[in-house]
Amino acid sequence: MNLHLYYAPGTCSFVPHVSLELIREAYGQEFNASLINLAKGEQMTPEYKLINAKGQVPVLAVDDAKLTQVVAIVNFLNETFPKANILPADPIEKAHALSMLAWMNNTVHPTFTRVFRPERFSTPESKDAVKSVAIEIYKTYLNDIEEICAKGQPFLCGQQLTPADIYAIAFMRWAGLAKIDPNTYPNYLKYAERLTEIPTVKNIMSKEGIVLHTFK
Ligand SMILES: N[C@@H](CCC(=O)N[C@@H](CS)C(=O)NCC(=O)O)C(=O)O
Repeated sequence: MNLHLYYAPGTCSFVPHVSLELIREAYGQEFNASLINLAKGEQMTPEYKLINAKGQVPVLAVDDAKLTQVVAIVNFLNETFPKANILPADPIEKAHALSMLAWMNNTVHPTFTRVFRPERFSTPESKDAVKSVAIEIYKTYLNDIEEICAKGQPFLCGQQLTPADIYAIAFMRWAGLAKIDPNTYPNYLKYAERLTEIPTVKNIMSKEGIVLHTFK
């Protein structure tokens, strides 16, 4: 099987990128990865639009099929490579993990998109307001994650690393870029620091050239 990920460093494509690395470790199944430079607008080029008409990463090309959306990609990888333990095997635990991942993808992430690209959701006059309201809402979601981390379980969904944990690293990085002080969320910060020490996670962070601490 030929697997090829289209990704941009530190974005949501970090989630399937780590899943692919888990698969490589568990199965020896290699994957290729192409960096799409979002700042340069490479996602909007006619060439990339042939890969994903929506102009977004991630895309996972599986032989001739092009898969999009983090939740669908992760689910595909989990079903195809069960021994990589991307999602829990128990159906209820798996549903909880997918539920957490879906909330991150359909609620937390789009809120941050309004912080990062407010012009897409506003008139020139309302741009600053859209951004500052989104920052406040985003902080409430960081708080939700902080509360889960305060329970002291090893991972967000319990005993097993799941894609939601990887998304949580991305959210903490994005928070710092938006000048939200990570020390406001001490349990979340400690948990995220611990996650970045997991060799698989560390490998992909280094490959993407990203660090957890972005707050200045
Ligand atoms: N729900 C989508 C979100 C994809 C998304 O928002 N990707 C961002 C990076 S995190 C992107 O490609 N942005 C480029 C742009 O909007 O121009 C998914 O799960 O794939």
